[in-house]
Order: sequence, then C-alpha cells, then structure tokens
Amino acid sequence: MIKAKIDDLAIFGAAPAFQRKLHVGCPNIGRRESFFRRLNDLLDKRLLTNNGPLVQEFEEGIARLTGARHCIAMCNATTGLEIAARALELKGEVIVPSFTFIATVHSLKWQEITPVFCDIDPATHNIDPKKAEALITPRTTGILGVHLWGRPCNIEALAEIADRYKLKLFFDAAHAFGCSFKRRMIGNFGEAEVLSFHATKFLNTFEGGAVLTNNDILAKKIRLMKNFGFVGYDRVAYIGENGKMSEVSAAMGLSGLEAMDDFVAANTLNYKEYVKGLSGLPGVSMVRYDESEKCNFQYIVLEIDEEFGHIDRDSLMNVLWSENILARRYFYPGCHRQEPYRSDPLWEGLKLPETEKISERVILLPTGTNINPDDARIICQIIRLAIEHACVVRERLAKMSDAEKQQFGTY
Ligand code: T4K
Repeated sequence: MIKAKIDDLAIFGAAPAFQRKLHVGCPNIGRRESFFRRLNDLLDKRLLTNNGPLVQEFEEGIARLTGARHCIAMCNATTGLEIAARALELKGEVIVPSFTFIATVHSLKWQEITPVFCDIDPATHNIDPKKAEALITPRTTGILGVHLWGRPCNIEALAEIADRYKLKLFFDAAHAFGCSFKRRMIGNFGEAEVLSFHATKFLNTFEGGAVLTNNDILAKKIRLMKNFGFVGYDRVAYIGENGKMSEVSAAMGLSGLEAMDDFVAANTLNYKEYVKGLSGLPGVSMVRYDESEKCNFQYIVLEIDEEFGHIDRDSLMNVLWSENILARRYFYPGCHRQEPYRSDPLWEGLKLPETEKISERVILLPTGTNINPDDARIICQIIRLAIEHACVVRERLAKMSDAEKQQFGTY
C-alpha cells in the first residue's frame, strides 16, 4: 500500500505498510525440484558428508564461475577464515578493518592473532590502504581486506603494500560471490579469498562457505586442514579442524547456482527501483555499484546524514520497523567497539573516526527474491515521507514511550 501523507505512517497509528515482515537477508531459494532430486539421491546413496559427490560438484561449479584454480567448500565462512589464516601461518598482528561483521575479526582473535583495527575510506566503506600501511609494525604478518557489500576493496594498493612489506594478503569475500574487480572475478586475489554461503547471503547452502585460491600448495594444505589434517585413512599431517560442508548444503548450493541469474535479476530490479525512489532525497545517499563490473547487488545500503535530512538513522529505523520493514544497522558500532576488543587495554581509547561516523549512519534495506520493485517503491515512499516531515516524525517519536516503540520489535 503506497503511503501518501504523514498520517498514513504506522507510527501515527495507521496500519503497517506490509502485513508480513520484510527482512534484510531473507534467503534466496534456488530450484526446489533439483534440490529435492539431489536430496532424495543423497539419502538413497546414504552419502551425507565427507567430501561427497555433491560437494565436489559444487566446488567445481564455484571454481568454474570464478575462474579460481581451487575452491575448498567449508561449513561456514568463519571457519574458512580461521583455516586460511592458519594455513598462511599468520601470527603476531594482522591488519583488518573494524567496519565488518564481527566474524572477520573473531576469526583472527580465535587463532590468537592480534587484530589491528584499520579505519575505512568513507567513499567505499572499505579498508583504507594508506591507513593500513601506517599500522604496519615488525609484528605484522598479514592484511585481511573485506569486500564490504560486494564492492571490491582497493586490491591493487593493498597488494602493493603487502608485496613491499612481505606480508600475506587475503580477503574476506563473504559478500562478494559473483562480483568482479577489473573484469576478474573475486576469488582470484591475494593468497586466498573466503566466501560465505550463509542463509542470508546472495547464494546460500543453509550454512556454508568456501576458500578460493590459485596457490596449489596452499589449497592442498587447506583441504587437509578442513578434514582434521588427515592425509589418508589413518595418517594425520597437520593440526586440523572439521570445516567440511555437508552434502545437503552442497545440494542447496547447486540448486542456487542454477537460479543465480534469477537472483541477480531480482536484486538488480530492486536496486534500480531504490536508486530511482530515493534520488534527490536530502540526507540520504545510497551505496552505488559499478555496473560495468559483475555484481550481485545483494545489499541495499543507505547513509543517513542527519544534518541534511533532519532525521537521524535510528529514528528512521523506528519508522521502518513500525511498517514491518526490518532494516538493519550493519555493522554498528564497528568491531573495535564490541567485546572483547572494546575493554581490552590494547584498544583502549582507539578512535576510528570514519568507521564510527559511517556505522552511525548506515541502514540496510530488504532486497532479494522475497521482495519486488513494488515493495521497494513503497519502502522508498515511506522514507521520503519520513524525511519530508522529519520534524513531525521526530516529535512523534519523542513522545512515544519505550514500551510503545518496543511493539515494533528491537533491532
Ligand atoms: N564476514 C562477513 C563480512 C560477513 O558478513 C559474515 C557473515 C561472515 C564473515 C561470516 O560468514 P558465516 O560464518 O556466517 O558464513 C547475519 C549472518 O548470520 C551472517 O552470516 C552474516 N555475515 C551477517 C551479515 O548477517 P545476523 O546476526 O544479522 O543474522 P540474523 O539471524 O539476524 O539474520 C538476518 C535476517 O535474515 C533476519 O532478520 C531474518 C532473516 N533470515 C535469517 C535466516 C538465518 C531469514 O529470513 N531466514 C533465515 O534462515 O548475521
């Protein structure tokens, strides 16, 4: 339902724009028939896990699509990052952006590697290479870049720095499956790149991930490490993990790969509708993708600038949640302001001005195959109403008790 006037907003008592809740990260579901066919098949064969045929087929599919020489499927990206860091023999300090999902940083800390938080370039939301270089110490062994929202970070500048200082460079590419950098698919950069196939990702395997690399030796090591370090039935070569993807996950991934063009098409249509619907709105800028590159358009990301829009990000969140549009504040407030980092004396008083500013402004909106451009148009119209009537909206929210706001749910 299009809302045309301020009284139509749910915070003023009108019915919410959507009956169902619109989530950020609602899964894209691939070809059901082929998923069920594979599911039946794996049950018939009683082949459930341990590098089964579906995992191998999925790995081949991802390698073919990205052009990477090796794809090692994992149970999730967090484990993939941990295993990659260990296989790269990283120790001491690794430079990493703070503006990322907490798993990027935890994956280092979990290996007893000290994450050194780097600020971002506000124009790209990605790690700022100049600032990364300034953080290098004799203890630094690597740089972990993140392709946030699927937009590749400044790969060339980071590679040049890594080369000069003899550091290992690898990437958290959790958001960037199906994206390219200078016409080369993500999966081919640095020592390794780690994808996520979590339910909320562009392509999902329920839970899952993969490490991509063009380094044969590294690939071999990672493949062993994700299987407890076994090199045969009863010989162990490394300290290993259980990082394996199961057959049912691979079945989901394969049925998703078959529908990948549909996912991109749905995301692109939604993205274009959001661009159109939000253009010219004061205080609202939308993260744009380079349309000359391959892109999955999986994230609709806005920056809300209160100075121009006269409404702060969190008030806008209240407005949206009341309409059943469950926008998210990824990745507020920045990893360095989360535990255990925040209260560790090592990071005491650490200020990352761009990360802090951007994380206080960013809002993510629903997209994916669960919504369509008509939904996106309604969402834009609600944001437009809230901004055009920012003063009244702020007054209304200020009068609301916490209990009243709670009825919208908490973010
Ligand atoms: N690096 C980066 C940069 C990442 O963003 C992530 C994960 C990782 C590394 C680690 O990857 P994995 O180890 O997970 O493979 C979610 C995801 O759990 C997480 O995978 C993802 N990033 C992150 C950005 O988002 P939450 O805590 O926001 O999840 P949750 O449960 O609130 O889900 C988001 C929304 O999606 C919900 O509001 C409802 C909807 N949803 C979710 C699931 C699971 C559904 O509709 N159906 C579902 O099955 O972290």
